[in-house]
Amino acid sequence: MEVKLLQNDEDKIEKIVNVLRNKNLFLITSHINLDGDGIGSEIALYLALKKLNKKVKIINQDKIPYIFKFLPYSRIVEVFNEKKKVSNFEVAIIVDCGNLERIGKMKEIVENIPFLINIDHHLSNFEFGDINWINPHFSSCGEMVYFLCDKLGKIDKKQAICLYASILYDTCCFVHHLSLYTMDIVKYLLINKKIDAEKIAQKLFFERSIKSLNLFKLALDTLKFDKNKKICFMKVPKDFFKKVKAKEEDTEGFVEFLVSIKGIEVGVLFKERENGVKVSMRSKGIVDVENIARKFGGGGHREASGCFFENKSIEEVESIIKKELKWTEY
Ligand SMILES: [Mn+2]
Repeated sequence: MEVKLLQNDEDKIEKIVNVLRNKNLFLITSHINLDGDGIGSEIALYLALKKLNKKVKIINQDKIPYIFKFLPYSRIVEVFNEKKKVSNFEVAIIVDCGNLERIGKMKEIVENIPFLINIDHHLSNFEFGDINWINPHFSSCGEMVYFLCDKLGKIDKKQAICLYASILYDTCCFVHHLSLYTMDIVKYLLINKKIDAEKIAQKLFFERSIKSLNLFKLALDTLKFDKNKKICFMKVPKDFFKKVKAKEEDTEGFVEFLVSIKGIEVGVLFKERENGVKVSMRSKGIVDVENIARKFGGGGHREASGCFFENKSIEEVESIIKKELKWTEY
């Protein structure tokens, strides 16, 4: 596909391609609570490197959530193991992470790798790599990895599925944050690679476990609105998870539901973990939720972002976030 990228992107791709061609032992990783963009980008890159006969491993702190298991090669993706600390990687490629804390325990492995490549599209990025290819204009890392794979060789159907899944996931079905390139890439993947777009959308967005539904039923009872009915809050405390034997992956889609309510501008979901509370926020665009997440060490995009509060209760976190959103009461 013929697309003109900005010079800076071209330069970064060239630098990365050089390293990928010249080194042999690669680790690919992404953030904790893996998402569709992270995992799709990882596998597409893995396949590109495999075609160059490189030794590659994908290892993440967390397991792949069940909704991404349909992706080709998802079985080769490994989970961090304290006892099996793999070494001797020459290069680590980190996708979809604004800072190195985002990879969680994988930091223990990555810290010993001499060369880091940081590929990301988040607004705030700490440029922790030896090469940092950061451009928040891309819809997803999948889009960036598409250009990278395209430079490395011919994109095959398996890669196409992963890349399409990345883009579809991060744009929330082509709703948010499309780039100038998104539709050209999508057209190319659909027509030239003949991927099954319906199946991918089904798996990512329209198929949920019974556990997830049961959890949602409980969470619905916690629904609260601000006085102007512009902001909507939902809570998933630890005992809900326990009650229906669900995991955090079963909350996929909850926060999107909040902003699907007519008149709601911002949706906030509080998920209680063992060691604190994860906040996920979605905005229809007027409120910049990235700004709020960043204040508390998180990040993301204007319309979708998150942050984590260690050792705090849901109630404490709720009041902190409500204070942050106070000014939006118009
Ligand atoms: Mn992303």
